[in-house]
Amino acid sequence: MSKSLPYSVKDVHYDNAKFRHRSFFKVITQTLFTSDMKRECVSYSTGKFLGLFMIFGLACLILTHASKTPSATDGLSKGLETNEEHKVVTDVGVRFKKLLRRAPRLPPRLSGNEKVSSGIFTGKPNEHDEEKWKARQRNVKEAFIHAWSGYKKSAMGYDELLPLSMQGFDGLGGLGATVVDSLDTAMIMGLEEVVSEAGSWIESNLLERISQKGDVNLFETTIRVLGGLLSAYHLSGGDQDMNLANTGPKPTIYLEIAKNLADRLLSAFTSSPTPIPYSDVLLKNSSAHPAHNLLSSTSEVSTLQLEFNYLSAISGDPKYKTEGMKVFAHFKTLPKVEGLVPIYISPHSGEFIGQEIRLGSRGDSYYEYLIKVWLQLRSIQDGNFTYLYDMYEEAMRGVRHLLVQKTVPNELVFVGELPGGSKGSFSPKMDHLVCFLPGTLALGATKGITKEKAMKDNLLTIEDFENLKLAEDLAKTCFEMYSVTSTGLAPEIAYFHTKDFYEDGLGGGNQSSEYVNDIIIKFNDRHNLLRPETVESLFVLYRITQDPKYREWGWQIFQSFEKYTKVDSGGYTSLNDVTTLPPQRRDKMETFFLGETLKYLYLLFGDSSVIPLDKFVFNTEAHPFPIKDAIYLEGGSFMMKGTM
Ligand code: DMJ
Repeated sequence: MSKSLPYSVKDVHYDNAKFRHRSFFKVITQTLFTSDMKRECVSYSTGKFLGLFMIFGLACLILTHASKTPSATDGLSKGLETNEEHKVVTDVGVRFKKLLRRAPRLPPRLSGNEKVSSGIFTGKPNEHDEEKWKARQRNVKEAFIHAWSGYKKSAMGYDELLPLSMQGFDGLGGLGATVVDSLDTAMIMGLEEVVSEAGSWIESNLLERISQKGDVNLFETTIRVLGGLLSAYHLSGGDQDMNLANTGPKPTIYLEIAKNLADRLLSAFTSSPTPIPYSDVLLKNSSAHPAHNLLSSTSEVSTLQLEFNYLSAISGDPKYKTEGMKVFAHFKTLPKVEGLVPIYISPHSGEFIGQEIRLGSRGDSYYEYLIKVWLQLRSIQDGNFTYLYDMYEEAMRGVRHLLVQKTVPNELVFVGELPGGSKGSFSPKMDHLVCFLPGTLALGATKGITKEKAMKDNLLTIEDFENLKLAEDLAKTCFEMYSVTSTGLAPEIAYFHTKDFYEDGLGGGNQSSEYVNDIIIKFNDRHNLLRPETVESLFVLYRITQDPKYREWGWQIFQSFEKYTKVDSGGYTSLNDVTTLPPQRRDKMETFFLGETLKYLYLLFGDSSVIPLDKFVFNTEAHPFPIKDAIYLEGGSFMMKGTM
C-alpha cells in the first residue's frame, strides 16, 4: 500500500490568479497553494523577503489555526454552525483562515484543451450539435420502449424479465419491481402509454401484492419500489396538489401505496434491538428478521434515508424519518478508519463486524447517502445535519489517502480495497459499482451547480477541487473499463496493474485500447449486468463540468449496449463475458436497466434544465426527489413548500 498521498494539492491546477489584480497579501497567501505562483514570486526582487514572510505566516497559522479544513458549510449553510465552533477560533486564526481560503477558491486556469472541450469559452453548442444530441436522446427513448415492450409481453407483473427464455422471474419478492422502477423514467421521457400501463398495474395490483407477499430485502424494496412510488408521486404533481400526468392514477394513489409499504418496512427498524435495522421483512405480517449470517450490510442500512425522509415530508408523519436518521446518528458514534467503514454491521450489537473496507458492494451507497442526505436536509430547521457533511468529507479524505492508486504503465486512477482493514494489504481491485463515486464526488463538490458557477461565486474549497479532480480521473478509468473490452462493455470487477500486482494474459480483448496492459479482468468477473454506475457519473459530470466528452463517452457505451445486449424479441440481456465476441448472453434484464441506466443516458443527452441537480436528489436507484426549499418544518410537522 502506498504510504504517500496519491492526491495532493499539487495535482490540482486551478489557479488563474494572473488574470486578476492581486494585493500584496494575496500574493503571499496564494503562493502557499500554487506552484506557478511560487515560481513567479521567487522571481521578484523581493522574493527572499516574501519567502521569509511566508514562513512567518505559516508559523502563525500553526499556532492559531484550528486544524479543521475549510468546509462547504462555511460558505453554503452558515446557519448550521454552532456558537461553540465560532468561539474556539481566535481572531487571528479567523483572519488567516479567510486569507487561506481565498486563494484556492479563485477560478482555475483552464488548459487550452479544456477551453475547447468544456464549451465554457466557446459559447453554446451549435445547432448541429443540438440536433445530434436530440437524435441520440431519441435512440435512448426507443431503447427504453424496446426494453419495456419485451417486459410487458413476457413478464408483466413479475420482478424481472428473462429476455432469452421470454418469461418473468420474481427475484425481488414479487412486487412487480420492473414496473415500479420503470415508471418515472417513462414519465421523464414523456411516454404516456407506458405511464398508463405501469400506473394502472400499480393501482390495480401493488397493494394486494404488498399485503400478501413474503420475504423482501429492506434495502432493495426501499430503493426500487418505495423510491419509484415516491418519485412517481412527485413527477405526477403530488407535491403541487395537481395531477400533471395525463394518464395513470392520481398522485395520491402512489403516496397511499408508498405509506402502506413503508409502514411494513418499518418493522425492520422497530424489531431490532439497536438503531441498525434487520435486513429482511416479511411484508404480509409486518415482521422482520436478520439475514442468515445475522449481519446487515453497511451500505444497505444507510441507503434508506432519502426515501424515508421524503416520505415523512410529503405524508406529514415524521416516524419514517425518525427511524431512518437514527442509523446515521448511530454511525456517527462508531470508530472508523479515516472516515472509512467496514462493510458489515451487526443489528444485535450495533458494531461493525470484520475489517473489510471497500466502496464497491456492501460499502458503496453509505458514502453516497452521507452527502445526498445532507443535501436533502441542509435547509431544514429541525436539526443540525452538518455531521453528515463532515463524515462525508472525512471519508473522501480517507479514500484519497488510503484507497486511490495509479496503474502501470499509464497512470489510470482507481479506488482499491482494504480486505483486512487499515492494517491489511491493499487490493488493486475495483467493482464496477465503485463507478458511482465520480458522480457523487462531483455533486459533493459543487452541490449540484455547475463548476463554472461555483468558481464564479467562489464556493469551492481545496477539498472540493481535489474531489472534482478525483471524480474526473476516476470517471476516465470507469470509461476505459468499457473501452478495453472486445464488446465495449465493462466487466463486473476489474483489477489493475500496479507496481506490486500484475497477472499476464487477462486483458479485456480490445488490443487497440491504450490501457490493455493497465486493466486486468479475471475469468469470474467478466459478466456485465447492464449496470448504471458509469453512465450515472457521466451524467452528473456532464451537468457539472459541461464537458461534452462525457456525452461522447456515454454515447459509445450506449452503442455497445445496443450492439451486444439487445434481444430481438424484446428486452436487453446481461452478458456472461464481455471480453469475447460474440459475447455469451445471460438471460436477465435487471430492473435498474430501465430505472437507472437508460434514464441517466436519456438525461445525459438532453437539456440540462430537466431535473436540475441543485433542486433534486436522485436516490441510489435514480429516482429523483425534490430538495430545493421543498421540505421544511412548520409547527412540528413536515410540509411541502412548492417544489420546482
Ligand atoms: C442498483 O440497485 C443501485 O444503484 C444500487 O445502489 C447498487 N446496485 C444497483 C445497480 O448496479
